[in-house]
Amino acid sequence: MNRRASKAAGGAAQPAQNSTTNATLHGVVIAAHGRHYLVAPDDGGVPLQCFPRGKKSEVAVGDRVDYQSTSADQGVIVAIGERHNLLYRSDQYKSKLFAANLDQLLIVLATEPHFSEDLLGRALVAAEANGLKPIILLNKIDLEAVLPLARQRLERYRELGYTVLEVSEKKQPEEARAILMAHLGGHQTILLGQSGMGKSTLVNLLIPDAEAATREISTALNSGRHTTTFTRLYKLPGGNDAGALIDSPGFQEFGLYHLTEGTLERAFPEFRPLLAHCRFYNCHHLHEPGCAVLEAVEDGRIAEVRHALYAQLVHEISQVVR
Ligand SMILES: Nc1nc2c(ncn2[C@@H]2O[C@H](COP(=O)(O)OP(=O)(O)OP(=O)(O)O)[C@@H](O)[C@H]2O)c(=O)[nH]1
Ligand SMILES: [Mg+2]
Ligand SMILES: [Zn+2]
Repeated sequence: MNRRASKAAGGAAQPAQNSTTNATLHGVVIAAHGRHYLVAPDDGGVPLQCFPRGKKSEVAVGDRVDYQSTSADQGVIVAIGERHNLLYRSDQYKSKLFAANLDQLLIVLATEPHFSEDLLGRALVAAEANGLKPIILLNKIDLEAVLPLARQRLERYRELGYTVLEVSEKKQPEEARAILMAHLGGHQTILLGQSGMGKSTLVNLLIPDAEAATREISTALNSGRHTTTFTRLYKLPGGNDAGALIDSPGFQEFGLYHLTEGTLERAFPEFRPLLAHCRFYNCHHLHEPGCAVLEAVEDGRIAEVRHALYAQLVHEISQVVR
């Protein structure tokens, strides 16, 4: 607007202040708290607290945005870039958007405390259904007494074709960093894990100054609440293409409630080759005669716990208040 106005007036006299306040900048949303968003500029500069333009616009951590600064410490988001995908944290009643543009899910498990196989199964389904590549990480392999059991519990998932990495973040940090960077470098990865598995240790291992960055976010968003309650994005070192880690504290389940039965059956890789062989084209794989999935459960090609999880999820999506 000012540019056109100054051009009409002959060009050269545009006040310097307008050129700084109205320049459109590009960045990525690295934290969100209510309608406050922290945007990290692509040029590596200091993150700026921004508000979306318009009352209802929703922005997610990981969104690429165009923004303009409105004062020294505030800005406005003027456009959201095209999203590759969008994740929701959902329960029976509502789903809330929380992260965008991800491509991998890192499921952090440990030899100790005992991890929940139910949560692991749900995380894998959610990843499959949302088009994310799941990676299973077994941490704390230095705890030798409990390692064999943890490995044995993960064998099923290796057989299904999932990537299972093993590290000791604490006792062999250099090896752990190398293994993790080989899989996380260049990707947008969201972390998921029960308490005590080693998510924070992992972030601190891979992100220089993660703790300082967290304090900065807390100050910038000025929430007065403990920072571990909001989703945040950490850029991996090495520039804008190095990838990022997204940590969403307390995040254990997502996107399962708005799935359809059709999406659900295909989220079990061991079901997929059988789906065309059920007697009924609309088979639910629960009680139907001539069901190829049930036959495979019967003769042990499909594990009972996996089918039980499927049946449980079919039940849960049927309970959703739409
Ligand atoms: N023995 C052993 N302990 C580890 C290892 N990695 C992390 N720990 C310890 O496990 C405990 C939990 O690690 P955190 O990184 O805080 O776990 P978290 O997943 O962030 O847990 P929440 O923040 O509660 O969700 C800490 O006491 C760590 O020091 C490891 O490789 N070996
Ligand atoms: Mg933690
Ligand atoms: Zn069937």
